[in-house]
Amino acid sequence: MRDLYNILILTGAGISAESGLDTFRGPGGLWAGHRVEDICTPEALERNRALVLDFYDARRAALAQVVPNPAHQALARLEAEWSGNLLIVTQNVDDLHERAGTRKIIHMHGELLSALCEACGRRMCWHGDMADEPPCGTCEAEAAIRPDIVFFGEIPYQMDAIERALAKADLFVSIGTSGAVYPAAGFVQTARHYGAETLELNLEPSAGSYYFEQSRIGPASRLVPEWVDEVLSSNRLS
Ligand code: BV8
Repeated sequence: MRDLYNILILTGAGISAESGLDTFRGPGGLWAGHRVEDICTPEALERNRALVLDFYDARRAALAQVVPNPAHQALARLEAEWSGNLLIVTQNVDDLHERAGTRKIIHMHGELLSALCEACGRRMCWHGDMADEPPCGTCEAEAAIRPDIVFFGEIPYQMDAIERALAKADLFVSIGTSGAVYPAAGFVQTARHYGAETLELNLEPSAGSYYFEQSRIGPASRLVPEWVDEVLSSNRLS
């Protein structure tokens, strides 16, 4: 077992499932109601703007009804108590990590509580609805505000910072993700390539389980606090 200093954690919809937020591919998952390409692509926004804005307004409203769970809280505790480097890269667009106290986080697929003006490129905090098409508060462009979300076919955010973190990770941990969407699904192989240990915490084996040295199967609300206790009580900090 090598010494640990740099820990990189990738999270997906599964870490927020026990807070009451739908996952994507579970039974009745988010996409069950819609075809991905009908709502989560630039073409869909072009073709049926109202449907896409309604979809994200509904998710933003649902987010206001839920709270972080023990998995989010345990990771916030790890950030506070781990004297090495810790970075969370999340595919989730919810703010439950931050509400649990996490500060070192990259939302590689965007955030529900952020809006982007397609006319002037400004980003702004957003809590209400978008479907009533308010003009941009900066450039006053009409019908230019869109969810600050990375749609399929668009480039994920902060990929340079993510690749730098992958290259120096001593331990790569994946929590609550099916490993179905790239480039996130390829991170485990990149981390291994640079010599990191790899651990998966998931309710069921994921599409990428094969690449992990260790996979623990169970609910995040149990697995994550257990693992955090282990790391903080281990004297593996280099
Ligand atoms: C890009 C925002 C170029 C919207 C999202 C290579 C091969 C094949 C295809 C591609 C490829 N490269 C690119 C593609 C195309 C595409 C892609 O991957 N398509 C897939 C469908 C095959 N990728 C892209 O278009 C990406 N862009 O590649 O640009 C590029 C790349 C690199 C550098 C430069 C340029 C952009 C993709 C982003 C799309 N936007 N989200 C929104 O959220 O509404 S993706 C969205 O779906 C999520 O963000 C997340 O990423 C994904 C959902 O996956 P999960 O989070 O894993 O959720 P899921 O429901 O699938 O699984 C939940 C898991 O949790 C399950 O395993 C379950 O067992 C577990 N679980 C459930 N409950 C619990 C639990 N675990 C523990 N405890 C529990 N209680």
